[in-house]
Amino acid sequence: MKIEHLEIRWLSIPLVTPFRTSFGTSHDRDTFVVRLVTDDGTEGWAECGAEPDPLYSSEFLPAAEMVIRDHLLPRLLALGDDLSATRVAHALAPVKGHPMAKHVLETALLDAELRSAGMSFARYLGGVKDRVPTGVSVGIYDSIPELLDKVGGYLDQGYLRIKLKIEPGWDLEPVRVVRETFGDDVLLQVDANTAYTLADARHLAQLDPFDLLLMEQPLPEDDLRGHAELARRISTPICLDESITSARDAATAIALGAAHVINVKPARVGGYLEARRIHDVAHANGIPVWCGGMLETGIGRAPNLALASLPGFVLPGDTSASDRYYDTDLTAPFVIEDGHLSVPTGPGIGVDVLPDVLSTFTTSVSTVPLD
Ligand code: NPQ
Ligand code: MG
Repeated sequence: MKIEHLEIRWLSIPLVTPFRTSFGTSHDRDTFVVRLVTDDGTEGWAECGAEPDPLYSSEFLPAAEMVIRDHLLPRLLALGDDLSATRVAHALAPVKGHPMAKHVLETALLDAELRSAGMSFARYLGGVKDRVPTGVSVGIYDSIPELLDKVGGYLDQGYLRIKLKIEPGWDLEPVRVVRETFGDDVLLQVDANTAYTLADARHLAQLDPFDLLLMEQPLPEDDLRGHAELARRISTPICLDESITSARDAATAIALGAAHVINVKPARVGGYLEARRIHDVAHANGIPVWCGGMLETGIGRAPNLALASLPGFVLPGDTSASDRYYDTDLTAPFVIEDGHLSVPTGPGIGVDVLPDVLSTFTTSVSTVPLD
């Protein structure tokens, strides 16, 4: 396979409600999507998981575009006819880091290959379910009544699991009130996006009585030892997100006792093939995983649902319905039915991009020269 054409489309899509986390507030989803065309005329699409600023991780959108143009794409083109999605990671390994930039290229190539072969992402990856239970990530709000209003609305829509974003000053009280208001049966978890330190262990232990499913990434991403120590001091299971960028990281974290659960985000780990390896390592160790998200549009959400259909994805993920984030999605909307989303079955990512919606939200398009 050869890449005949590659374009990078920058998008800015308004969010239905601002999304606040411990590292900032987003009003729009700004990202780029890659559209490539191969030598047999097949299109491949993928969405970049990075954000405009390096706050969730060190990656950010302008850097992702630059590393794709100057460092990643030339290495793929150098493979000539030998290029295939399964060879991308090896060819790009000399370039350190930049998993989100690598992810978008590998995913677009995999989409093109699978469309050409008439096979869905789910079938290719080893999915075993035709629908997956869905959870929702709930941002930080200015007041408890606003939070309760939002959580109540999501539960009414059928979401099967609530994840509350927390930070110092917004943790014990919101969790307590949500638990008391909506009852013990609600699957409830928290995500700190690295906002605490091990010195907060006694404070975080005060969440123990609320029977949370897990506490996601309380400590900095490079603090595996801290997470292992925290795991000994609190009873809520520890889940890692930012800390895990590879199957090797996953193996290390599991061996150290730093992760009882893993949030698998394909963008964060460099693509779906590494994401599947993390699933495999976790599954072999009896560690549950779930599929996280970066506020993907339908272009990124579709393959995430395929990944979430693998057997080790035993917890509801952040793969919410389109209207959790967007009034108008770039693809036919994903709709929650009985708390679940359907796994796409069509070739490749299994969804088609709506050209009118795409152009409405496109801020610029650049074609990458391929010689
Ligand atoms: C997480 N995602 O699990 C992330 C982090 C995150 C769904 O909670 C703009 C784009 C803002 C991507 C904020 C969810 C974001 C973003 C937070 C990702 O940690
Ligand atoms: Mg997270």
